[in-house]
Amino acid sequence: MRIDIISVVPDLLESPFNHSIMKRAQSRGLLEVHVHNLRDYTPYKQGQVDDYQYGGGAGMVMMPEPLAILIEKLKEEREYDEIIYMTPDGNLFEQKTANRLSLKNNLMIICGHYKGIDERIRQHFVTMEISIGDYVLSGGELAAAVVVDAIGRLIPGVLNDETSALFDSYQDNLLAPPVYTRPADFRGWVVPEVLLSGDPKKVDAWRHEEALKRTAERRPNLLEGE
Ligand code: 6GU
Repeated sequence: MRIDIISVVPDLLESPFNHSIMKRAQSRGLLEVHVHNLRDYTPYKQGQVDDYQYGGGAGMVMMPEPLAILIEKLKEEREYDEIIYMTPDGNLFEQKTANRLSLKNNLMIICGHYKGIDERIRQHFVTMEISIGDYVLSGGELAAAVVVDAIGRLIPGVLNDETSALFDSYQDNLLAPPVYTRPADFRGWVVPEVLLSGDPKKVDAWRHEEALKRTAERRPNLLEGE
């Protein structure tokens, strides 16, 4: 999979993909992330990419021209499955969205800043709008990093234990059960005995029970299939 990210603060996206699982995905040739600095594509002076909004009001808007130039350049080079705009008024990003996007070949992600991007870019280029939650971030970059991470780890061959993504929280609408490692007795705080029983059936049943309990307590909406 190839992901092209358009940003006015590309430095924010330097580190997130260069560690751990995202690093492995790239070194295995399963994921390519390219970050583009929008200022390199503006036809205006001094790297200008934003301007006052028509109708007045506080806050700048990202101009359509630099975005159109870069989007069209990228579209000439390859066909994109989705052109995603990161915005707090987008559709809520969920595991099922990540699952679906992990099967694509080419994604473009536009990070918004200031008051957002000119509406005409949304109408004529963007195919999908994503928010990562009901709170406002100062730009789309951190949200884009979240989305790329959630998608990237699902690409076949990225995770070492191919089954492990299946047991993640949310894959089955359940939160994950508690986990423990050595020592079995830490300061008198002991690991539940069933986990030391060596009986995989009992362990599975316990984990499922705990997952249900945790979900009912913290996220009962998930159990109602919401
Ligand atoms: Cl995608 N962008 C911004 N700026 N804020 C957000 C968001 C995105 N998702 C939640 N809050």
